[in-house]
Amino acid sequence: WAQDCVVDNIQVMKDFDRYRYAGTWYAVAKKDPSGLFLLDNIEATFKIEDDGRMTATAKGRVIILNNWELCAQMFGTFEDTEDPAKFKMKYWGAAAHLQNGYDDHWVIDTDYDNYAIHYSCRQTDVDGTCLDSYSFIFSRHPTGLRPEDQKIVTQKKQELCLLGKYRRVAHTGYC
Ligand code: ODT
Repeated sequence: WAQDCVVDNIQVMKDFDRYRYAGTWYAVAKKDPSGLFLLDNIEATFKIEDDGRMTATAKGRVIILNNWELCAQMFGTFEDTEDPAKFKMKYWGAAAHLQNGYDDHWVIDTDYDNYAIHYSCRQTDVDGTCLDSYSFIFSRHPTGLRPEDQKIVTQKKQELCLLGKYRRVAHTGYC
């Protein structure tokens, strides 16, 4: 397929299996949206409820009210769509002043056991490309991605038109 940067043309994970995706993921890299929120020490734990719906908790270091640093505890519920790898995520914080919202949550690729690539476009341009996106590269291992997963992750970053736009996410034990 052509890498045209049109959001509707982005390929997502085929035959996505939420049960294999469940459990804890450590963010190792992040492309920030405008008005960035989660800074580092970010991890997310996905759960499949008895009725089959996906939920998640996440934590990460944030700075709110200009200079108040804390470990944000976040919650999310996921609405299914016609594509099993594309969700709508409603999210909110455990405390006041934390962000809440309603974002796309797309799983671009995962091997379930080592890496996962997430993508969300908050605003599309008139030409169908994304004006404000964020994306997480997740690892099952807090130490980072295995060398053999780097190549595929780089390829997918390119397909998302986000190559070079990620920063490394540190895990220092803050959260
Ligand atoms: O950090 C940012 O700049 C934008 C991201 C804010 C969304 C945080 C929502 C967390 C909700 C609960 C957990 C969900 C797991 C999500 C995994 C990846 C995308 C946030």
